[in-house]
Amino acid sequence: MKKISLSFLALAVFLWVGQAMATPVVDGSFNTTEWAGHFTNDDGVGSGGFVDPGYGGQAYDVEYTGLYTTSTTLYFGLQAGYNLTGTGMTYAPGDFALDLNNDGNFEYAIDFQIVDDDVTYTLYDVESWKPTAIANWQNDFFEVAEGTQIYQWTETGAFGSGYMDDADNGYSYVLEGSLDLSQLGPLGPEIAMQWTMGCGNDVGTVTTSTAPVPEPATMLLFGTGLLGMAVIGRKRKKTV
Ligand SMILES: [Ca+2]
Ligand SMILES: [Ca+2]
Ligand SMILES: [Ca+2]
Ligand SMILES: [Ca+2]
Repeated sequence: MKKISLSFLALAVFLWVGQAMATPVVDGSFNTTEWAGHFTNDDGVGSGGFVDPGYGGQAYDVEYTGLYTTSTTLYFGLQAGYNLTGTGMTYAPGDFALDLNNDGNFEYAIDFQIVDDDVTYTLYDVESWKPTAIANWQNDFFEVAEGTQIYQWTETGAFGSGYMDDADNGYSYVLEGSLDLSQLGPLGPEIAMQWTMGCGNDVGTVTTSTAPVPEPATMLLFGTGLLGMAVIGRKRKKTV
């Protein structure tokens, strides 16, 4: 029994440390396991092609938005039925809108250029936003109108497309990215992200807590300490 409980503890510590270290993988595939606890599921097309707030069907469905921070990095992700390359679409794809303290004021925009599977992201400190085009579905945070470009980086394999995890069995497109937090201003306890396209047919929003995550090394040390205590406890019991 004691052996079993000790190995169970070891396994628990291992899984716990493993989970603390897991971060989304920027590979153009939005896996709900890698984003677990840090994504919004907005996948679904209603009758007449309603995707909320507008109509457009799978081709305009925003499916998943993901947002996750470690102590050094912000991860963001998007899966949509909308063709994120913009090819053949009447309305252009929007920028990722970032709200560093989830107060409804989006301070940063991340624009993207897709070449094959690679994505070049450009970060803007935003002065003003351009809204979406259609009055009925107007959204104030479509893309940067005025702002300062502060950082640009390229991620290999960050774009993907195909028949992915999708409630409507449609074709989907994915963007994933990671941004060094040193490029941004200070984060509040909760941050938010929004994404939409030029017409505003559908909108994806996601929030995530930025509560400081203990360093993996600290967790490992703490876990090892727990194990050590359990071993000592076992030895003591034996000698009594
Ligand atoms: Ca991924
Ligand atoms: Ca949707
Ligand atoms: Ca804000
Ligand atoms: Ca869908």
